[in-house]
Amino acid sequence: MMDVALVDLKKDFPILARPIHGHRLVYLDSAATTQKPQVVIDAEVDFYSQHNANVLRSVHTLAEEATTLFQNARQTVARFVGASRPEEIVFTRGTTESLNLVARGFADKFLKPGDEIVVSPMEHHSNLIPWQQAARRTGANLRFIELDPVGQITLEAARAVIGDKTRIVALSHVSNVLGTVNPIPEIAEMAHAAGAIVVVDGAQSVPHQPINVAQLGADFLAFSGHKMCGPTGIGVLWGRYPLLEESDPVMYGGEMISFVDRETATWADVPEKFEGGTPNIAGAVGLAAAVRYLDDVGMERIHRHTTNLGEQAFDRLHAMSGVSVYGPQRPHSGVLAFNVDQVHPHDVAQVFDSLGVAIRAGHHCAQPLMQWLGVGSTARASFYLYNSDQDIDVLVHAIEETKRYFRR
Ligand code: C6P
Repeated sequence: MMDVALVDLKKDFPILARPIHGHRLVYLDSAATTQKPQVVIDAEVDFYSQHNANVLRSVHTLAEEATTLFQNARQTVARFVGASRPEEIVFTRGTTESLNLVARGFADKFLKPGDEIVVSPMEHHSNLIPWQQAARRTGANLRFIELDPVGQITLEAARAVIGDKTRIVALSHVSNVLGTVNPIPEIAEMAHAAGAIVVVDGAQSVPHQPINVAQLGADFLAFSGHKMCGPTGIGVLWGRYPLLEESDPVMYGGEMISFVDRETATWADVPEKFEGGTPNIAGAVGLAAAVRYLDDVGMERIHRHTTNLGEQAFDRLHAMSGVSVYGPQRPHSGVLAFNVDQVHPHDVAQVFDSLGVAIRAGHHCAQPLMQWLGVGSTARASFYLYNSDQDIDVLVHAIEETKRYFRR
């Protein structure tokens, strides 16, 4: 059943009151970026209007306030994912930067020719290209866990690839196209038994379900603030502290050093050694406000709600003629890729927009997955806490309208 109380949350998001082409905005593009509640917007305004200064540098009042807010944000995020200490949270620009940091800072240092990096064909380019490049730089090989016919990773398929040459297993927790939920804890156990470390792309899971990094079995976890009601330009790399300590910095400059002379430099402690330059302070403060907002609503509730919407939408679209839906029927996250027969996904998205419905169309930065599906692109609807059953009705109506329009 839909959580009726959650639908009231729409009023927390000012943009959702904005009509589009004379229609109520039905925002079904949260996998690309979520809308922001007023409390997050207010937190950024408050930071810039009351506390703005650089962090970790000056000793004046504003600098101390800004530093406290920034470090409190780190603690808030650490609690949210169950990190064992706040220093395990590295602020980055987003999932992409976090994954590149692991590939450069950890993989480049430890991989040797012949070592294996295991990924899957469903990865977002951000969790594929950094590993392709790390493999090139180090002489390691990239291996793929093949998907089952509906786009899932089975443990048998994982077992067929993970072995004694595996050093890194890098997988998305939830696919941004198929809505597949991957069995990370079981795969992590397998990877650890083989002596490998596990890098989890949590871009589509951390916003949607309670996450505890210890239970997940990850060694590194990457996610983005903007996909969880937070600002753009702020994201997180969580890493097990000893692994972060062993990793090299990849961005050199201010505030990431311990001592510098003309020829050499030594590094600051974790996490500062990874945060060279002035960080996105207001972004971190906004992200902390987003985390508090999500916690107030309740991550279990959000998970039930978006899963329910994704699965309902899957069933409704699956039952429609002339519509293909992709990914497993159950379990299915709140992301749903589909195509309307004989209509290009960009045209689908255009008709939807004329009706006030925002979806994404394209390859979703997952071209190897499009090749696996045998399509060039898809349309995609994605749900979050502010969506309702009514929005699924609008989605179905918009598909009917699209079919009618192109039949003419
Ligand atoms: N996916 C989508 O519409 P950034 O852009 O760094 O915040 O996140 C990258 C990323 C990494 N992994 C997964 C699984 C993702 O879904 C994304 C972002 C958006 O699907 C934009 S391409």
